Parts: sequence; structure tokens; C-alpha cells
Amino acid sequence: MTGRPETRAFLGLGGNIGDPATTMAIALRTLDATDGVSVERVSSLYRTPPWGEVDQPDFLNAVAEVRTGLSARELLDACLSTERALKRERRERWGPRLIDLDILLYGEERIAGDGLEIPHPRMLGRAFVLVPLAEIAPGLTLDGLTVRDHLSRLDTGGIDRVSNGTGWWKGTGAE
Ligand code: GSY
Repeated sequence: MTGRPETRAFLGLGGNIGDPATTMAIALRTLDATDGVSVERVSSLYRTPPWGEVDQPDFLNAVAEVRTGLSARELLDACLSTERALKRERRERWGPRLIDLDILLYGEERIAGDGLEIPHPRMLGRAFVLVPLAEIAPGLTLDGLTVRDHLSRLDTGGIDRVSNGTGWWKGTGAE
């Protein structure tokens, strides 16, 4: 408990090295066990064609909704330490990665500076973010349009849902 009112935040997860589904599941369980963070909803897992540097393996992507009493900065620190614990290695800017854990939205706040930019500046142009976000929050409004509407403007070709459900991260064998 932090004493701060709780905020609903959305996190984007992605990876394309090793076993990204397991790495992302461990990341979500680590965050859920963090004081002041509760993972409320998680999208299915999606296989997505690489954006940016296209000569690399497909990614797995997902989006999670968390309830948190942490500030945006504290939530970012929790994401970064989770990434570090998973021995993430940053390589090329748009290249392969073990796991990426990004804050997409933090309530309705707009934050810029000190290493934080929320809403995530590129999220509305990325189908690999909006497809899983639209699964768990289709009616959420951003810049006057719903997530569903933003998604309808993007090419979703090559994106496939690869989990049977949304329990893939819990480590119980349930998908
Ligand atoms: O944070 C973005 C990492 N990334 C991704 C990704 O997560 N998914 C897909 N499909 N392409 C990507 N390119 C980069 S960089």
C-alpha cells in the first residue's frame, strides 16, 4: 500500500528472443507480486510481424491492465527492474529483444520528461499494441477516438492470436 489513490494503467509487453511467452509471463507475475501493483486483466498472446527492422523473428505481444498505487515514475522503475531481473539486453534500437515492458497509459495523465512519455508516443500507430489493447479495452477513448476506431485505421495483416485465452501468464497450465 502506498497511500496514493489507485490508477488504472496499461502496459505493453513484447519479445522475440528465447521463449518470449515464458519471459512475459514471469514479468507479469513479478509485477503482480510487487507492492502497489495488481495485474487486473491480460490480453491473449499475439504473434506479430516485426515492425522497424524487419529482418528478425516475429514477436509475441500482449497488453496488461494494472491497478496501481505507484506513481508513473515508480511504475516505470518497477517495469525496468523487472526487465533487469529477466536479464534483458538492449541491443539495436529497433532490433531483437528478450522483453520490452512499456507503460502505454497511466490513467488519463499526459506526462513528458525525465525518461517518461505517456501516453506512449507511438502506440496509436502500432497494430501490435492496438490489437491486444482492443481485446481488453475496445471502448477506451484516446484523442477523441476509441481504441477500436484507432485500430480500424491500421493494417493488422500477419497478426495471429496464439493463446487460447488470457490465463497464459498465470503459470497454472490454464490458457
Ligand atoms: O517495444 C517495441 C519492440 N518492437 C516490437 C514489438 O514489440 N512487436 C513487433 N511486432 N515489432 C516490434 N518492433 C519493435 S522495436
